[in-house]
Amino acid sequence: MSNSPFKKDFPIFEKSPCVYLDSAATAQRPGAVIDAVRAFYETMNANPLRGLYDLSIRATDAYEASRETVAGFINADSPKEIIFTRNATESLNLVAYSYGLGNLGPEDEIVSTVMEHHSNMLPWQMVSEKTGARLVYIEPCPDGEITDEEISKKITDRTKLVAITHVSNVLGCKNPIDKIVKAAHEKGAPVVLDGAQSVPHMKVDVRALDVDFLAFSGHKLMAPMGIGVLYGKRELLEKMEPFLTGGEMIESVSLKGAVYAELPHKFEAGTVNAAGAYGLKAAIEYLNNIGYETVRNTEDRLTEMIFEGMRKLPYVHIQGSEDPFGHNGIISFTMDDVHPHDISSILDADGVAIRAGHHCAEPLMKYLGVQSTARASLYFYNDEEDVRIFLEKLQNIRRWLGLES
Ligand code: 7TS
Repeated sequence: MSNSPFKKDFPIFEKSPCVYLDSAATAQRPGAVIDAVRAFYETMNANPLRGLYDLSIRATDAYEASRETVAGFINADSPKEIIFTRNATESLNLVAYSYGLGNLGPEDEIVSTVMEHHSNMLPWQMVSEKTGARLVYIEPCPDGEITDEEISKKITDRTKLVAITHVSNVLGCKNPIDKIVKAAHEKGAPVVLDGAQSVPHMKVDVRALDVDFLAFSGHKLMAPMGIGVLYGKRELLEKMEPFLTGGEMIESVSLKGAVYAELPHKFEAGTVNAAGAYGLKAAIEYLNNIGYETVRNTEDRLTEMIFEGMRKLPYVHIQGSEDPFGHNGIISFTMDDVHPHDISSILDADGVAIRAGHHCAEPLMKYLGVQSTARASLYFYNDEEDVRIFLEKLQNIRRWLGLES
């Protein structure tokens, strides 16, 4: 059984050891990220973008260098297209409030899918309620596949915006974004991509995908909590009204009104999370060193192992694709006669951390015909030993509950 060479980079695995299989909820942080945050506060801390003194200039430089790193990471045209937010949820709300409310009306349709996380569903329900635009949902096959027929049926002349997740946080399936973008752009509709579950695990190139907006959270890719990203095409962002107003997002203010700042600051009201952005820069640099190939190979190898182990347990049912390589490290499952919360609690007593519940995707649960699921999710720092322990403890659960002899 091999152990991950990366575990030593993560202080938590030494200080609070457990078999951590909940990286889809939040990743662990390597020492490099924790050090970067510490370095920011120890050597650069002042309110960025305001002061004209050395410390504040250093804080500003660190913050803007992070923006450049993010722009390069997702291959944006310009750092001006990178807006720092708190998380993917705020990024998606920014688009809903600033683009959605400003551009949609009663004759229009917003196309999304039933597999969305609530963070990419509720903002569009809000836009629909306020503008009268109709919400249309793409329905995937039970394994998560979105067919060409479903795309052409749902994306029509009435479509004015498409909001879709890249990778489902429950099924782990990767959606056919190239086909969705092509269909949406033929109708002149922009595409909002929720990259919360894809960006940490695979190369997401906004120009190659030609998406109009991309939202993701830093904390799922090892950055501190409280820093997120919205990418938007410059010509769209320039036409949008600010989401939040206040300090630091203006050119000038009078008692009658304000002239807003240029991109990206127009969308970053108030004191920004510069230390978080600096931590995100360190996380991206760390991830770039590891390489997505290692991430993919590790997750696929371990998912295969989990599938093999689970297939020996006839009372365990994996949701989504039967192909382990179609899961992107996310394995949701149910167990006959055992509530997912009990699965998670019993595993926790054995030092194994997995998530249980509806995973903020209640409509998908209903669509799949389940109340909730248990979910194991992987990242490159997991290893065979983690999976071995997880599978061993998993097969004890029903015995422990007196359901097996
Ligand atoms: N979109 C997707 C696809 C997600 O999986 C999540 C979080 C979000 C958006 C929201 O991210 P946030 O950082 O703004 O909260 N998903 C999960 C999860 O699956 N378990 O906990 C959080």
